[in-house]
Amino acid sequence: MKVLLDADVQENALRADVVAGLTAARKWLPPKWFYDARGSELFEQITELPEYYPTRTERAILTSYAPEVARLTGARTLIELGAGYSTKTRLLLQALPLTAFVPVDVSPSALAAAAEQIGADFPALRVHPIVGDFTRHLGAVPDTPGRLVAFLGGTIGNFEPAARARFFADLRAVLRPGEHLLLGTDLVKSPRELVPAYDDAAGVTAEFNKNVLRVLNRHLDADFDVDGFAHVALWDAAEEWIEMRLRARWPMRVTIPAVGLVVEFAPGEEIRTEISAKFRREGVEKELSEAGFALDQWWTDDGGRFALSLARA
Ligand code: AVJ
Repeated sequence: MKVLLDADVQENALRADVVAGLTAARKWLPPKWFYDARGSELFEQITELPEYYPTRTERAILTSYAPEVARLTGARTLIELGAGYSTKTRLLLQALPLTAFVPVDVSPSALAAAAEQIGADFPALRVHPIVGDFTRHLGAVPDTPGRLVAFLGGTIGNFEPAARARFFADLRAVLRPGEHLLLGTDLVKSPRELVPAYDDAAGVTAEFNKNVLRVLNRHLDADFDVDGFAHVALWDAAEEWIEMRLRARWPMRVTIPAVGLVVEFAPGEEIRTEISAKFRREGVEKELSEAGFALDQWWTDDGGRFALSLARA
C-alpha cells in the first residue's frame, strides 16, 4: 500500500480545514473528514438504505454496460478514485482484461479491506492501493499503458463547479490521448426523491453527518456535544445540489485545543458539511469537453436517476 497521506499529513490537513472552516462567517467542513473507519462503515450502510438509490442504480447500470466498457476501452489498468470498499468495482474487474488495479482512497481501513478481498478473489490481478487524496495525488497514479480511471458513486458531486473544472483538467493532464474516464453522476430529479436519500427514516445519514464532529473530538481533542447538533439536508434548486448541514440546537461554545480555537455557535447556526451536486447530460458533456475529454457514451438506468459517462482523453 502506497501511503501519500500519512497520519501526520492528514492531521495537518484536518487542522488547516478546521481553522479555515470554523472561523469563516458561514461555517463549513469538507466532506472528506466523514470517512474515518466508522464513517466509512456508516457510508456503506447508507448505500443499502431504501431511500438511497444512487449506489444500487449505478450498480445496475454497471451490470448492464461493463462488457461495453471492456470492449470500448480494452483497459489493462483500472484506477479507481474514492474507491472505498470497491464493492461495485468488482463488476469492472470481472469484465475487463486487467493486469493491474489501483484503488485510491483517503481511508486506509477501507482500502486495506478491499485490497485483501480483491487480491483473494482475483489472484492474477496486481493490486496497488494508494492512500491518497484524489484532488492532490493524481500524479502518483502509475503510468502504465491502457488506463481507465473510474470515479464512481457521484462523488464528483462533492466538488463545487470551479473545483470540478480543476479536477477534470488535472485528470486530463495525467492521461494520454485515447485513455478513458468512467464517471458516475447522480442526476437532477424531484426533491421529493432527492431529499429523503440524504435524510433517511432510520437516521443513518444523520449519524454519518455527525460523525465529522466525532472525528474532530478524537483527533483535535475538541469537545463538540454531538447531540447538540441536528442533521439537515436540503435541495438548493438554484445550484442544483443537495446540501448537508449540522444545525446547533442551542447556543454552544466548543473548544478545539489542538488548533487553539474556541468556536461559538448561536442557536440555529449551521455548519455546511457537504454538497452533493446533481447533473444533467448537457452540463457533464460541456464540463468534460472544456477539460479536453470527449463524451463517448452516456448510460442511464430506465428511471433516468443516475448516469455513467465514458469519456475519452
Ligand atoms: C459518496 C459523495 C457520493 O453525495 O451521495 C451520502 C455521500 N452523503 N449520503 C453522496 C453521501 C450523504 C455520497 N458520495
